[in-house]
Amino acid sequence: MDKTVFQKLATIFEEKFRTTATDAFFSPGRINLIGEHTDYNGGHVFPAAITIGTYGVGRPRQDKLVRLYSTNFDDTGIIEFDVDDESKLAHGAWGNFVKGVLQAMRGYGNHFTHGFELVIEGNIPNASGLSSSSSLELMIGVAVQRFFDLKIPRLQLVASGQRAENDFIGVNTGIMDQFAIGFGETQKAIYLDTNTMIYEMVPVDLKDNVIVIMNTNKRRELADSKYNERVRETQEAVFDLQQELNIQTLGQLDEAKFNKYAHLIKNETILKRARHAVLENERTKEAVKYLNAGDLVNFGKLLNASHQSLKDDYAVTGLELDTLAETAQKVPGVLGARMTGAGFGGCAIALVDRKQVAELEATVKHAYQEKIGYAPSFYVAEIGQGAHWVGTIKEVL
Ligand code: GAF
Repeated sequence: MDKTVFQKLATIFEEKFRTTATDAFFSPGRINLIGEHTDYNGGHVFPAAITIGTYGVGRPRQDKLVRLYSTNFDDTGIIEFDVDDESKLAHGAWGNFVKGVLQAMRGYGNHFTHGFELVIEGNIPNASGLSSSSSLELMIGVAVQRFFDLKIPRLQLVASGQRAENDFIGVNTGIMDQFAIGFGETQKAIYLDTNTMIYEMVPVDLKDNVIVIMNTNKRRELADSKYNERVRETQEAVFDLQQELNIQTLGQLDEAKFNKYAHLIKNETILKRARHAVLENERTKEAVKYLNAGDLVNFGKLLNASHQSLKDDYAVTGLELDTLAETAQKVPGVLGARMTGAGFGGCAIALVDRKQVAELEATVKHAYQEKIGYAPSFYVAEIGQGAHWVGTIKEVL
């Protein structure tokens, strides 16, 4: 954990709020290894928290004001509101994620007797699909827990983040991102069944390989409306299948059963969306078995198949992500590559022999620049701890 960031934020806190911060927090971003667009379909996901994320320093206030400052949004200045104020800030304002979490926590019966001040800084590239928004949501969750001395179960903090997205922001996301960020552990990925919410922490032993995150650096335009469209399309598929099947989600079907009843889905597009959701769930279950068995070659093949399905059947990749993943897949030493997260821009990941990282980056950069016209960025992913209170400022600095 980078102490210099806390040092810097503590200084900014004093400048902005004319008092000293008492506590330090960290909340990570996430990658998803496989299991994409399966979480709102009752399927399995396999994400992990990463070591980049959101840093925060803060203190409780005596009155009911919440005052927030982010170095990532200098131009917004200090955001200020009453802790119980449920009105929305302007569309797109980052403070809405905070208000959304507070509203959701109130919905779970928590009472806020006073406000707080927080200065944050994130090193997750904006709109990169590494879930900077869930990182912020869980940062608020752990900070509020500390400031109000609340004993909130982790799952409730996670669900509060999801409810902020669904009810306050208006994107009908599943639970994966907040779950990964809430429950993440160093060197472990989370195998979560979103139908039962049963999960297992899986050690990630990549042997001589690393995961490289490749960022399209593309602005994710229309991503929210396209995301909600996919949610609706898969719900429509369930509705069609319910003519003969007693199911609530596509995650309840295996490949054979899906094939048997697929004729009930008459619309070609809806059929493709459903096929992705069902087969991606199957791939995820298989991928976890391969990883547990140390078979990274077959694990990598499933990453490639996942990307292909997200491209052909789910239509959430686009030229930028396809160029990254498909170029990477051909580089010697790469075992697999796929988009990660919601898609429509954002990031892809590649599982690659650590000796081949430089070659991967050079080859992908060259091809991407030729085709897209600007450069992608690369980061080696490290799997880290979930959102947490780091300590008092005195302990941390
Ligand atoms: C986004 C959502 F927030 C997740 O819930 C998940 O659906 C993901 O897209 C796609 O797998 O990150």
